[in-house]
Amino acid sequence: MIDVYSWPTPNGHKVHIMLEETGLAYTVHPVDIGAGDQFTPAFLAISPNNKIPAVVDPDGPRSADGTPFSLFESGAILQYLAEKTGQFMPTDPAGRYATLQWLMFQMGGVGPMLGQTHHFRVYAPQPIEYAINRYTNETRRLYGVMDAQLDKHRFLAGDAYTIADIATFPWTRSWQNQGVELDAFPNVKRWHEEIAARPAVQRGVAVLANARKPLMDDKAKEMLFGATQYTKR
Ligand SMILES: N[C@@H](CCC(=O)N[C@@H](CS)C(=O)NCC(=O)O)C(=O)O
Repeated sequence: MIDVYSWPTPNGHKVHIMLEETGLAYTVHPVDIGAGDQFTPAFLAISPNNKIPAVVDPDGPRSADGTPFSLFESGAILQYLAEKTGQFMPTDPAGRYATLQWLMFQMGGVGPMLGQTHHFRVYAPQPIEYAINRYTNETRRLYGVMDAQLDKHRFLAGDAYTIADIATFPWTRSWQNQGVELDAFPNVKRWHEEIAARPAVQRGVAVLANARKPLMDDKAKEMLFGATQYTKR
């Protein structure tokens, strides 16, 4: 049984969707990032970057000292679960590297940039025009890159649904808050609708959905964007 430490955000949903798609047994432990649960010593022991998601797999590889296997960083978790189950990662070298390439594109580009877009459009205490324009333009550019790829292929890494799609889909769910018009990216829209219709995806995005609160209250803002975030640990 895999233990998942998570919250219903795009990075959390990636892992929830992957677990539902693979059929692995798992238990979810909510880490309320608006309440500061990510700073507890127990969570930091498995996720020293104070971010969800993290997993512990008692059946995973053991280190020499016998510590149970844990992982943070959603891209590494998706790769681990793909390799553990032999699912959603092609086994031929070209397909495998295409998948890793688009997974890294999500981890290094789509996630961080769309996260900043959301921050400056929704959470920033005052509107900063330069930041809103910079991140919204970059977000639209990234949607354009995906649209061109999806014009040629059914899925991001080719004709098969992979962890690259699982990583990217949750970020495109909140296109309205990113200043994006999905109709302007018809291939992304077609891809998004196909993935959203998958039963496992629908179960994955429902995980912890009732626990989610808007991260707009003063305590949540302090935890995520204030001094607590920058305290040396
Ligand atoms: N690169 C990390 C990013 C994880 C991340 O940003 N998680 C956010 C929620 S989506 C978080 O836990 N934030 C809490 C905090 O920053 O204190 C991953 O993909 O796992």
